[in-house]
Amino acid sequence: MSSAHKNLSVFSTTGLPDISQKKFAIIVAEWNSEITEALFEGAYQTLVDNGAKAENIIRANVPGSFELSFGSQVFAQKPEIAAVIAIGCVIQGETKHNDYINHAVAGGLTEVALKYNKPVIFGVLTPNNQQQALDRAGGIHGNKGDEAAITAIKMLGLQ
Ligand code: RBF
Repeated sequence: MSSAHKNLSVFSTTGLPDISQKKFAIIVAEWNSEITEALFEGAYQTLVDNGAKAENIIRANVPGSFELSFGSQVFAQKPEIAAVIAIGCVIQGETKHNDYINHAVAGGLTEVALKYNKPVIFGVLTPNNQQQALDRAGGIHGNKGDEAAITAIKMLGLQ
Protein backbone atom coordinates (compact mmCIF):
# COMPACT_ATOMS: atom_id res chain seq x y z
CA MET A 1 0.00 0.00 0.00
CA SER A 2 1.34 3.42 -0.89
CA SER A 3 2.20 5.72 1.98
CA ALA A 4 2.40 8.83 -0.20
CA HIS A 5 -0.23 10.83 1.67
CA LYS A 6 -0.47 8.97 4.93
CA ASN A 7 0.41 10.38 8.30
CA LEU A 8 2.65 7.55 9.44
CA SER A 9 2.80 8.85 13.00
CA VAL A 10 -0.61 7.60 14.10
CA PHE A 11 -0.20 5.53 17.24
CA SER A 12 -2.20 4.44 20.22
CA THR A 13 -1.51 6.18 23.53
CA THR A 14 -3.91 4.20 25.69
CA GLY A 15 -2.51 2.43 28.73
CA LEU A 16 0.81 4.25 28.82
CA PRO A 17 2.74 3.93 32.12
CA ASP A 18 3.17 6.83 34.56
CA ILE A 19 6.37 8.67 33.60
CA SER A 20 6.04 11.62 35.96
CA GLN A 21 9.10 10.46 37.95
CA LYS A 22 11.13 9.13 35.01
CA LYS A 23 14.24 10.78 33.58
CA PHE A 24 14.93 10.74 29.86
CA ALA A 25 17.99 11.57 27.79
CA ILE A 26 17.52 12.74 24.21
CA ILE A 27 20.70 12.57 22.14
CA VAL A 28 20.58 14.73 19.02
CA ALA A 29 22.90 14.50 16.00
CA GLU A 30 23.88 17.90 14.58
CA TRP A 31 24.11 16.71 10.96
CA ASN A 32 20.94 17.73 9.04
CA SER A 33 20.01 19.91 11.99
CA GLU A 34 16.86 21.32 10.36
CA ILE A 35 15.48 17.79 10.50
CA THR A 36 16.96 16.66 13.81
CA GLU A 37 15.76 19.81 15.60
CA ALA A 38 12.20 19.13 14.41
CA LEU A 39 12.47 15.50 15.54
CA PHE A 40 13.83 16.63 18.92
CA GLU A 41 10.96 19.10 19.37
CA GLY A 42 8.47 16.34 18.58
CA ALA A 43 10.06 13.89 21.01
CA TYR A 44 10.43 16.47 23.79
CA GLN A 45 6.86 17.76 23.48
CA THR A 46 5.42 14.25 23.32
CA LEU A 47 7.22 13.27 26.53
CA VAL A 48 5.91 16.39 28.27
CA ASP A 49 2.39 15.91 26.88
CA ASN A 50 2.38 12.39 28.31
CA GLY A 51 3.47 13.35 31.82
CA ALA A 52 7.25 13.78 31.88
CA LYS A 53 8.57 16.80 33.80
CA ALA A 54 10.58 19.23 31.70
CA GLU A 55 13.42 19.15 34.25
CA ASN A 56 13.60 15.37 33.85
CA ILE A 57 14.43 15.57 30.15
CA ILE A 58 18.13 16.00 29.42
CA ARG A 59 19.39 16.89 25.96
CA ALA A 60 22.87 16.23 24.62
CA ASN A 61 24.22 16.89 21.13
CA VAL A 62 26.65 14.74 19.16
CA PRO A 63 28.24 15.75 15.83
CA GLY A 64 26.69 13.08 13.59
CA SER A 65 24.49 10.02 13.74
CA PHE A 66 27.53 7.74 13.92
CA GLU A 67 28.23 9.25 17.35
CA LEU A 68 24.73 8.43 18.65
CA SER A 69 25.80 5.02 20.00
CA PHE A 70 28.53 6.43 22.19
CA GLY A 71 26.41 9.42 23.19
CA SER A 72 23.57 7.10 24.18
CA GLN A 73 25.92 4.93 26.21
CA VAL A 74 27.17 7.93 28.21
CA PHE A 75 23.60 8.48 29.42
CA ALA A 76 22.32 4.90 29.48
CA GLN A 77 24.98 4.04 32.06
CA LYS A 78 23.66 6.66 34.49
CA PRO A 79 21.38 4.91 36.99
CA GLU A 80 18.94 7.82 37.13
CA ILE A 81 18.19 7.73 33.37
CA ALA A 82 15.18 5.51 32.57
CA ALA A 83 15.35 5.66 28.78
CA VAL A 84 17.42 7.18 25.99
CA ILE A 85 16.11 8.50 22.67
CA ALA A 86 18.67 8.82 19.87
CA ILE A 87 17.76 11.33 17.16
CA GLY A 88 19.47 11.55 13.79
CA CYS A 89 18.96 11.86 10.06
CA VAL A 90 21.19 10.09 7.56
CA ILE A 91 20.35 11.12 4.01
CA GLN A 92 21.38 8.83 1.19
CA GLY A 93 24.22 10.28 -0.88
CA GLU A 94 26.15 9.25 -3.95
CA THR A 95 28.29 6.85 -1.94
CA LYS A 96 27.36 4.13 0.52
CA HIS A 97 28.28 6.09 3.64
CA ASN A 98 24.65 6.08 4.72
CA ASP A 99 24.48 2.27 4.79
CA TYR A 100 27.57 2.05 6.96
CA ILE A 101 26.35 4.73 9.36
CA ASN A 102 22.80 3.35 9.59
CA HIS A 103 23.92 -0.20 10.28
CA ALA A 104 26.51 0.91 12.79
CA VAL A 105 24.01 3.05 14.69
CA ALA A 106 21.26 0.43 14.68
CA GLY A 107 23.69 -2.16 16.02
CA GLY A 108 25.31 0.24 18.47
CA LEU A 109 22.02 1.37 19.99
CA THR A 110 20.86 -2.22 20.32
CA GLU A 111 24.06 -3.10 22.15
CA VAL A 112 23.71 -0.18 24.55
CA ALA A 113 20.09 -1.09 25.32
CA LEU A 114 20.96 -4.70 26.07
CA LYS A 115 24.11 -3.83 28.03
CA TYR A 116 22.35 -1.35 30.32
CA ASN A 117 18.98 -3.09 30.29
CA LYS A 118 16.99 0.02 29.43
CA PRO A 119 15.17 1.32 26.37
CA VAL A 120 17.40 3.04 23.81
CA ILE A 121 15.20 4.23 20.98
CA PHE A 122 16.23 4.42 17.31
CA GLY A 123 14.89 7.83 16.30
CA VAL A 124 17.02 7.98 13.17
CA LEU A 125 15.55 8.85 9.79
CA THR A 126 17.19 7.07 6.83
CA PRO A 127 15.58 8.87 3.85
CA ASN A 128 16.60 8.88 0.20
CA ASN A 129 16.40 12.67 0.06
CA GLN A 130 15.70 15.86 2.02
CA GLN A 131 12.00 15.93 1.08
CA GLN A 132 11.40 12.46 2.52
CA ALA A 133 13.10 13.67 5.69
CA LEU A 134 10.94 16.81 5.90
CA ASP A 135 7.81 14.72 5.32
CA ARG A 136 8.68 12.69 8.46
CA ALA A 137 9.88 15.55 10.65
CA GLY A 138 6.59 17.39 11.09
CA GLY A 139 5.44 17.14 7.45
CA ILE A 140 2.76 15.07 5.73
CA HIS A 141 3.90 11.83 7.31
CA GLY A 142 3.89 13.23 10.85
CA ASN A 143 6.87 13.48 13.15
CA LYS A 144 9.00 10.43 13.86
CA GLY A 145 10.28 12.21 16.97
CA ASP A 146 6.79 11.89 18.47
CA GLU A 147 6.84 8.18 17.70
CA ALA A 148 10.27 7.74 19.23
CA ALA A 149 9.02 9.30 22.49
CA ILE A 150 5.89 7.13 22.59
CA THR A 151 8.04 4.07 21.93
CA ALA A 152 10.31 4.97 24.87
CA ILE A 153 7.27 5.34 27.14
CA LYS A 154 5.75 2.07 25.99
CA MET A 155 9.01 0.23 26.56
CA LEU A 156 9.19 1.58 30.12
CA GLY A 157 5.84 -0.10 30.68
CA LEU A 158 7.57 -3.47 30.17
CA GLN A 159 9.79 -3.02 33.19
N1 RBF B 1 25.89 12.14 9.79
C1 RBF B 1 24.54 12.24 9.85
O1 RBF B 1 23.97 12.27 10.93
N2 RBF B 1 23.81 12.30 8.69
C2 RBF B 1 24.37 12.22 7.45
O2 RBF B 1 23.64 12.29 6.45
C3 RBF B 1 25.78 12.09 7.37
N3 RBF B 1 26.39 12.01 6.17
C4 RBF B 1 27.73 11.79 6.13
C5 RBF B 1 28.38 11.60 4.90
C6 RBF B 1 29.73 11.36 4.84
C7 RBF B 1 30.38 11.12 3.51
C8 RBF B 1 30.49 11.30 6.05
C9 RBF B 1 31.97 11.02 6.02
C10 RBF B 1 29.87 11.50 7.26
C11 RBF B 1 28.50 11.76 7.33
N4 RBF B 1 27.86 11.95 8.55
C12 RBF B 1 26.51 12.05 8.60
C13 RBF B 1 28.65 12.13 9.81
C14 RBF B 1 28.86 10.84 10.60
O3 RBF B 1 27.65 10.48 11.27
C15 RBF B 1 29.97 11.08 11.67
O4 RBF B 1 29.66 12.21 12.44
C16 RBF B 1 31.34 11.25 11.05
O5 RBF B 1 31.62 10.24 10.13
C17 RBF B 1 32.43 11.27 12.15
O6 RBF B 1 32.44 10.04 12.86
